[in-house]
Amino acid sequence: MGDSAPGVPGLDLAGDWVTRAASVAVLTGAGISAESGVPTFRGAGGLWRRFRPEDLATPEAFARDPRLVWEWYNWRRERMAEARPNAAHFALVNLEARIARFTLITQNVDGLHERAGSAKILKLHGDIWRLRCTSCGADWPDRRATLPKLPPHCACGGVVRPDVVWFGEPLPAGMIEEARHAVTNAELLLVIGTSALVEPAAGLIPLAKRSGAKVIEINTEDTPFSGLADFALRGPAGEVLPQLVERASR
Ligand code: BJW
Ligand code: ZN
Repeated sequence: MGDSAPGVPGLDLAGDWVTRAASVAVLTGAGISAESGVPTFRGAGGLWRRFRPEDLATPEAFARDPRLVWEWYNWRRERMAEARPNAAHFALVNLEARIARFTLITQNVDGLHERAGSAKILKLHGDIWRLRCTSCGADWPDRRATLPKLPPHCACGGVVRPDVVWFGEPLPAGMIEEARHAVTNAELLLVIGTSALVEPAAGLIPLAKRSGAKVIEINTEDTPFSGLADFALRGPAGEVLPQLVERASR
């Protein structure tokens, strides 16, 4: 155990835990992409400050006004297309290479973990770069920053939606079970940049704790699970996470 790093108390001890862990699960949220320029949902500058989720991120909203919902997704796709993975995304790629059993679970739809080079990712809330037909169920990748004609239509004539998970919708088949399996078997759970307010993703944190994992939270602010975490490292993920992984590499 070394001294705490200046500015981030607990970093050295947390680094020791990462070094010793043979199995690590990571849960990420919008905060990990904030330093890449992708807006978060809640908090200062969050998307929900300007838009009501029930107006935009529900199947009812899409059925009511697919064009309005698509305008919002088009705007977000433009922002995400310009974004680049940041030091936190890359730190997770390094960590994956060194941990025998490693599972990256993300609530993000922005694709920045893949672009950084993470290999195995459980995308709990889908992928903004995939489209799905509401009629025939076909789905396919579409990486254009802006879709020209809104809402897009499928060859079958059906209205096409982003392949993401809205409120009230189930997560992709088998995904939460796989995530629960990973956190139940992990010695360490890193929780990075999520407000931990949305279920069932948030439930992974107390589940890991009950199953005996150490929990390290990295966030600029407190969350409902900060008290449950063994370490709550306060600061931007793009600064804190590379330092943590660097300590674990010594
Ligand atoms: C930084 C930082 C920096 C900033 N560094 N940190 C149990 C109880 C009550 C309600 C429910 C329940 N179970 C289910 C529900 C309902 C609902 C729910 O959870 N509601 C709550 C709001 C109460 N859940 C659902 O409906 C889910 N479905 C479901 O449960 O289905 C059951 C079912 C089964 C069978 C049939 C039918 C149904 C689905 C939830 C889907 C969530 N979808 C969204 C949109 C995705 C698509 C899109 O992107 O457009 O997912 S909502 C939005 O929230 C998005 C996110 O993935 C998700 C979580 O947000 P996240 O990532 O935590 O971001 P923020 O903005 O909240 O937080 C950012 C954090 O970063 C903050 O803490 C900052 O401090 C921090 N930060 N900068 C580090 N630089
Ligand atoms: Zn179709």
